Amino acid sequence: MRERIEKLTELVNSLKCKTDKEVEEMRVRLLGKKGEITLLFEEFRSVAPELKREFGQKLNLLKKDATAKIEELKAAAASTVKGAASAGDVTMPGEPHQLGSRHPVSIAREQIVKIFRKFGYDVAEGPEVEDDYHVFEALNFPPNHPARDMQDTFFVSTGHPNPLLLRTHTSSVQVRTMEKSKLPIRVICPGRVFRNEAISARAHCIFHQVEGLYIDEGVTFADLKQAILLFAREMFGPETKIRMRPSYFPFTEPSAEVDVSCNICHGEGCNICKGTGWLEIMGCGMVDPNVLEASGIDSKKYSGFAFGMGIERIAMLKWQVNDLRHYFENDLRFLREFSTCVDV
Ligand code: 2U9
Repeated sequence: MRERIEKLTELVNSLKCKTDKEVEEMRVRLLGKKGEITLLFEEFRSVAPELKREFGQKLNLLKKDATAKIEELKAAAASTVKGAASAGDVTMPGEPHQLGSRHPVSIAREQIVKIFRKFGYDVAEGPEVEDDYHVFEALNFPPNHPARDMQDTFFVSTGHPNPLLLRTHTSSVQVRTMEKSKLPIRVICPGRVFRNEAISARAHCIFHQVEGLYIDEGVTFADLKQAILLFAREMFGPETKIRMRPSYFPFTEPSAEVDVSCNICHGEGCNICKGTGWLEIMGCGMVDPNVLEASGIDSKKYSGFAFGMGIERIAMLKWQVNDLRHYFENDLRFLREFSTCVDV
């Protein structure tokens, strides 16, 4: 009996089974009703009393090891089967990745930047989390202006004189440019801005702007008008006309809204321009002397113009996008409509 126990112990220690079926067969062979270990237990009854202690211990240990080994092999075989099933047929061709395409807001931004680079403008970027000074104070916003209210601006920190906030326009980048650059300055600032607005077809709490600033000796409103006319012709076609309507911004004086002639109906009147023949594209004006002085520029010697436009709106007008929310949905069918618009 000693010999048979030893042989079976060796067998149990070196057991290897790949499939569920093999494990079950081995279980029956060792531990089944007529299994080799089960039979040894039957024979144990007739073992001489002086050997009972030794054989009893060895047999119990063998049964315990065999049971544990069978359980272990059963679990291993089950996980191999599960793994193979979840991998599916690995010889099948893969699912192709859906390729996206350039986003219309990116295309419009690149076109705007390209046009102003051609006019000699540098491009500047700055932080999206800004301080109150660079977004409002340096830009001549009065202390009680509604933009300084929680209703309109996302504040990151409050309770001190220069709180942090998400910039509501990229004008803060121009302020930083004025603080550190030599004159003359000719710069455009594209970037993301944040306003506390309810999301709808015409408004979103996140959008993109390009703002521009030109400061030198003797810059006039006529220069502003010419720069915007040239931009509009490059962006919307050589026949495009512009008109300016008086407006108000804290940072420019005088200020104006700019319209371009509708490139759908060419002034006849259509749904897009609501029958007026004109589409509003941007705001602009002569930089307020207070703004120049706040950044250490002598307003008696220097003057400048500035303008700002929403990129989503420019793209909407150029490609007749009728709902701002399309821009944020990443629907490939929408994105692919712009795959042919990639260059000016
Ligand atoms: C400095 C001085 C002046 C930037 C300007 C506008 C007019 C303007 C709006 C257009 C649509 C913002 O995206 S929008 O809601 N912008 O109308 N922005 S002038 O004026 C500046 C900027 C910086 C130092």
